Amino acid sequence: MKNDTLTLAIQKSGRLSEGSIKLLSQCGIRIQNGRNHLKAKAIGFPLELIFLRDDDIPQYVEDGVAAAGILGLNEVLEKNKKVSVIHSLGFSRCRLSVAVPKHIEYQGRKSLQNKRIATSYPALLKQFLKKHAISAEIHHISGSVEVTPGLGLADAIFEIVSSGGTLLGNGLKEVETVLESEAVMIARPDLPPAVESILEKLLFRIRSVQKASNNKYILLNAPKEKLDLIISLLPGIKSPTIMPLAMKGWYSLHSVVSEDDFWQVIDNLKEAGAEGILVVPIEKMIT
Ligand code: PRT
Ligand code: ZN
Repeated sequence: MKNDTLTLAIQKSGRLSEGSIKLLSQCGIRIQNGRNHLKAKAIGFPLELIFLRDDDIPQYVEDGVAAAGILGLNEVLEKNKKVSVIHSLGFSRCRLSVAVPKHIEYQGRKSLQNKRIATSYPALLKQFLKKHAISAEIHHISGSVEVTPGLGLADAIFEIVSSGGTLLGNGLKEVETVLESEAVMIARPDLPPAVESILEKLLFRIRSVQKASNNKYILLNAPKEKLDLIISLLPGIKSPTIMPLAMKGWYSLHSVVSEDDFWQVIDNLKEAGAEGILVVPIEKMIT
């Protein structure tokens, strides 16, 4: 492992690739040569990318070929290598669930007793069955798990669900959600200090990008007599910026509102007498 560069493993092609590259680009990191190569150097940041199948990333990170990696939490837990999950990245969200044919009357986990369950996540399924003292047959299949009940090869499946469309299309219904997953950053636990510090810089940029996308910048006008009430409704980072307008007795207020309670705050502001409300996206948020 080089000391002056962070080697980051990301998925070569698949559901995580675009999100990983987009996140790096939002962090101001561009890639020199394309994904057709095994490796690529970043421009303007001491980073080297290795493009791999997501299944291989935990092993490469454990072995130190890469210092860190981006992949789904589901895959990290399935592979169970000596790596640490250091940050949740908020994309490629999905869940790992148990599903059964929709005509089955599911009566809780006991319905899985002595059944055949097909999965591409045998280790996580084994853990789930053990935790709930269920004895069942695990069929390890690497793809198209959803077709197995229809073919009579399994009674239930344990698989990734996102929109639920694939389950529906195969006459299945989701009966247990076992794990909520999203893309995460993993790293070797014992990185050399120089590499650790590059990783920290990258995480700082990632957090700034995430904070920005969870917040909106809001500008509004208010008459002097409504200022106190309106200020009390604006959460802001510290306190809102207040500037007098050319029109006497009127002020412009600027603040930051979280995406979560955004509409509620807007409704309250309108009711309190705010006018000319403008909402703009924030590109980066350094706090
Ligand atoms: O080639 P490589 O091994 O690198 O890729 P892969 O084929 O193993 O993985 P890929 O690219 O399919 O998925 C990578 C990761 O994306 C997974 O490990 C999850 O963390 C995440 N992810 C998010 C998903 C989905 N959404 C998803 N919908 N992974 C798989 N699916 C599949 C799922 O297996 C099922 O067949 O999509 C189907 C269900 O989707 P819905 O929308 O119909 O419910
Ligand atoms: Zn894979």
